[in-house]
Amino acid sequence: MSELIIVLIIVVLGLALVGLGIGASRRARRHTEQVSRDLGILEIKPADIEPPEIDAPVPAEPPEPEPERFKPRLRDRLGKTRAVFAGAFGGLLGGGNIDDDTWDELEEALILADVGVPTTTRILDDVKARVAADKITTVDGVSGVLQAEIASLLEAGSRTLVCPTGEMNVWMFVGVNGVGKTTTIAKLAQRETAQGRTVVLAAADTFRAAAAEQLGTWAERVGADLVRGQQGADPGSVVFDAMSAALSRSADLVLVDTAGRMHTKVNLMEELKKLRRIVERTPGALKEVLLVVDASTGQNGLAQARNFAEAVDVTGIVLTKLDGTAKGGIVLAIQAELGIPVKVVGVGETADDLVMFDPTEFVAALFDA
Ligand SMILES: Nc1nc2c(ncn2[C@@H]2O[C@H](COP(=O)(O)OP(=O)(O)O)[C@@H](O)[C@H]2O)c(=O)[nH]1
Ligand SMILES: [Mg+2]
Repeated sequence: MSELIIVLIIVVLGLALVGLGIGASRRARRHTEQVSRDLGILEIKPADIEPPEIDAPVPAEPPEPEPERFKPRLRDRLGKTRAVFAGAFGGLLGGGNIDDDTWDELEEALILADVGVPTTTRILDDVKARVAADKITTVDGVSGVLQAEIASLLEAGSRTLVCPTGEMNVWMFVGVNGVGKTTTIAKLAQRETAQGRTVVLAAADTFRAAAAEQLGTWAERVGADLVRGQQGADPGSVVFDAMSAALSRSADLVLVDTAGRMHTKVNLMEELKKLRRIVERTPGALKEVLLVVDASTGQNGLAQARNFAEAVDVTGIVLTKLDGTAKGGIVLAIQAELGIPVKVVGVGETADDLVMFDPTEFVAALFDA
């Protein structure tokens, strides 16, 4: 009997506990819902959750081929100049027929790109004549004639850097301070040593203390020999020593770095002529006198080029810093006004940032969308 009472008590207590538990959980749920509402949290029921979208597996792409060394593309580095041309032609090439605005906009684009007034006038006069002769009426037609005109302007002159095997070759680099002579020498030294040539660098810029050190660092990096003198030493003696060293080592190529500044311009030009004569003591060795011009100086660079070209017989132009400027049109001005071919283009600060100038590639880079 007492067992029955105990069982009954347990059952009653159990039911009471269950009742309490259900009440508490209801209260807790109501509380949670209230808090959620207060906080603006939406209750998400399982039915609301959309199954995540799973993309079909993407087949692995083949790895990008390594960019070929020594060959940055002119097109990729000409960004700012391309933008000037694209700005002008983009508007024009919407199509339509030629009107006065067409010629004004073309003129503006060429001047903005630092083609310079004389060369711009010459180019546009020729284009207008062709357009009239061929009875061209559309802007697209003008663009074609303009491209052909620029390409033919750039065609004149040989662009190879002369360096026959089996003999000693000397390339001299001239130009004002800071244009990129030493950097260009480093780039070309790397290119030539990579082709199996033995290269001697002559640090004939003895005017600046750091100049020989800078060239020395590059020489080590690209695997060339360096001949240098003390600061303030006679640059002529450095060139003389470099020639002797190259002869005794049967080197293929001597690259002569020169100072870009002297006490006066006359001094500088006389110094350069003297260096040239020292090189010419070895008959036939002097193959190139390369004038280095900073493209970002635009028409100023052209004026410098004229001075140097008058003093030393320049065989080609190295146009540097074409990567950071919208003034790439200076290539046309130099070629048209000085008649000296642009042979090499600098498109950055590392030893690989060198492009051998190719007019077809240049025109394509300017006009291709
Ligand atoms: N962006 C750019 N910088 C260049 C180029 N060539 C040279 N430079 C930089 O121009 C500065 C002067 O170069 P440097 O070779 O010492 O000129 P140098 O006085 O004529 O020998 C350095 O900071 C170079 O890194 C180029 O093609 N592109
Ligand atoms: Mg230098």
